[in-house]
Amino acid sequence: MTFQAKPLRLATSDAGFDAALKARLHWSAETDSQVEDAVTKILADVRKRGDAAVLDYTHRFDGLSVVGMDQLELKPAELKAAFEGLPDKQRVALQFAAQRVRSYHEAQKKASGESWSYRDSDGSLLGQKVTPLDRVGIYVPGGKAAYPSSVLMNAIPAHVAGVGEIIMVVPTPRGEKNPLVLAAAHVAGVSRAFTVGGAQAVAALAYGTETVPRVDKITGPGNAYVASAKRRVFGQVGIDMIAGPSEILVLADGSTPAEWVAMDLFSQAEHDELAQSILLCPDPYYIDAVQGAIYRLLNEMPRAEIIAKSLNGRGALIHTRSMEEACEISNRIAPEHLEIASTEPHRWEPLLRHAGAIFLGGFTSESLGDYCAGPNHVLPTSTTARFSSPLGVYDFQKRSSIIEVSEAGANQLGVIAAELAYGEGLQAHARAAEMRLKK
Ligand code: HSO
Ligand code: ZN
Repeated sequence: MTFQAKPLRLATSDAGFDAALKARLHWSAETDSQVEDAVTKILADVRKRGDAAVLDYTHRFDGLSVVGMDQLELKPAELKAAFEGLPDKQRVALQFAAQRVRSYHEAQKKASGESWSYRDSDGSLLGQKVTPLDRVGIYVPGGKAAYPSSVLMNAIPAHVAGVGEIIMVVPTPRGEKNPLVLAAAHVAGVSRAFTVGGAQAVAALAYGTETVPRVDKITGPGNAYVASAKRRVFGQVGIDMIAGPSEILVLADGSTPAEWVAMDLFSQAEHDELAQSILLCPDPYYIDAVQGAIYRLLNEMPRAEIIAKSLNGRGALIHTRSMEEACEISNRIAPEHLEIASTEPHRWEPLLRHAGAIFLGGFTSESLGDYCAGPNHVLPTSTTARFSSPLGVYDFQKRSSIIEVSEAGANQLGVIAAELAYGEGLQAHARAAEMRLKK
């Protein structure tokens, strides 16, 4: 079977460009009421019956029949054995990637994740204390998208932040374990791991059961059931984000080989039929060259069918009037991944404001970022890069304000606070401040 992919061709000079772009970008996480109903039931049941409910659902959905939760726990020795059993090259690659991801997140912690304080002229101390979360849960999908790299990207920042306990959950339908996922858990510093998935795993982490400890925050991607469960337990626990399909936007000046760019567009398209790959370029002949490369390369790909569906359904090749205009449109799209395939990436980068991750220059393929460049690959999708950031050390930390007012400080601030408190009609606030004024 052969496939053809022809992403929608647009030009910013077209009369209907804005509407056509808007239609292409549209994506919504439609919430299926059947999913919602099932999740409501599962959450309530796990909350009430704990381990027994988790065992029932794991039997029903994953075909695993065991008598006790302890049989669903992956012990540290098993994770370690999985790591040691990997082929040499895989083991080295996993360790190398983990080390780079760790170094990046250590730098991130140093730059913005440390406590700070200062003394004002009254001698009062003001500051912010940063503390790691006590315990977090990491959801790892086990179905068609089982990504060991995502284990690293979730667990390493948690570990670097200093989280006390990292609990991983991963479904293993019919008991099939992915050795690379178990090995990644070992390398990344996961404390405990359970072979449970779906809404029942999210419920176990959020509420706790006899065996699964209750966590403070749940991160990691999952299917519609997992996404719905995460949304519902939010408030009881923290969550990272609800991720949509992968996206890549390539901003090209025509200097990078067209095959490279075509393959970069494929690399996100192969994740999902709903993934989105977009090229923005002021040179129409280069766009033709990329389309030519897409025709030539597509049928070499084992995932050609998914790639073709993604490119035909959601892809776009957009001719812009200039690189400046391409940057402006990229900001409107706010993509998850943004490649600047140009000989002058530093000229364009200052113009780019909204993107999960920005890859500069022809040698920086997005795929390097997915595995081993160092930055996190869990990124905001579906235009949420307008207001949110990559998963990071800061997602596993929280801040407390620190306030120590000196006697002189209380004398000055007390007058101000009392004045405002009387204005709000709050006598006790005012008097608490006034009692500390110098007699
Ligand atoms: N590109 C994905 C992450 C990933 N890629 C994992 C390969 N493995 C996030 O959008
Ligand atoms: Zn990827």
